[in-house]
Amino acid sequence: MERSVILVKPDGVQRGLIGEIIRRFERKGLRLAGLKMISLDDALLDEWYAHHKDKPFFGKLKAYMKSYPVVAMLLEGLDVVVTIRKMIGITKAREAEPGTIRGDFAMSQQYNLIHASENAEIAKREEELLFDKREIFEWKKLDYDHIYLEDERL
Ligand code: FUP
Repeated sequence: MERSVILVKPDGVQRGLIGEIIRRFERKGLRLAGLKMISLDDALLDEWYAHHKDKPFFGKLKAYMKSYPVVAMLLEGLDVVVTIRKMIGITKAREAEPGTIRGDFAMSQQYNLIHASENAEIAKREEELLFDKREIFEWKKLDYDHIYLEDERL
């Protein structure tokens, strides 16, 4: 199965939305493979947002992502990267669809609560950047038999 990296950003932590966000992914049927609170530093953010390094908002984005701790999650499921991107909604939160995390709880383009890996390749890179092997748990999720058809999981 595929994995995706999620960050509850500083605004999500400050606004008390960590539980709400985890709850949505749990109820969807995704398997939590890793979970921790961390402070992001310059070195990590330079790699994480390398594709934005020449954008005018890069400085503010980095300062914001360092301003308070974030909660990092590793979530697993079938085609989970696409599923989670749909669940979080588009970057500009005030235009995100109602029912998505950004659509329901945020109004800003920068303070948009959550990060989720953009594609499967980026998800692998982000997992390596953020999670040590010992922080990744391969526990058997017993309700998978009720979440997926057996053929889908193979
Ligand atoms: P997303 O994948 O939806 O998180 O969005 P991007 O990778 O395009 O952007 C990463 C972060 O950069 C956003 F979450 C917020 C910030 N950003 C801005 O502050 N201004 C912009 O115009 C675009 C992105």
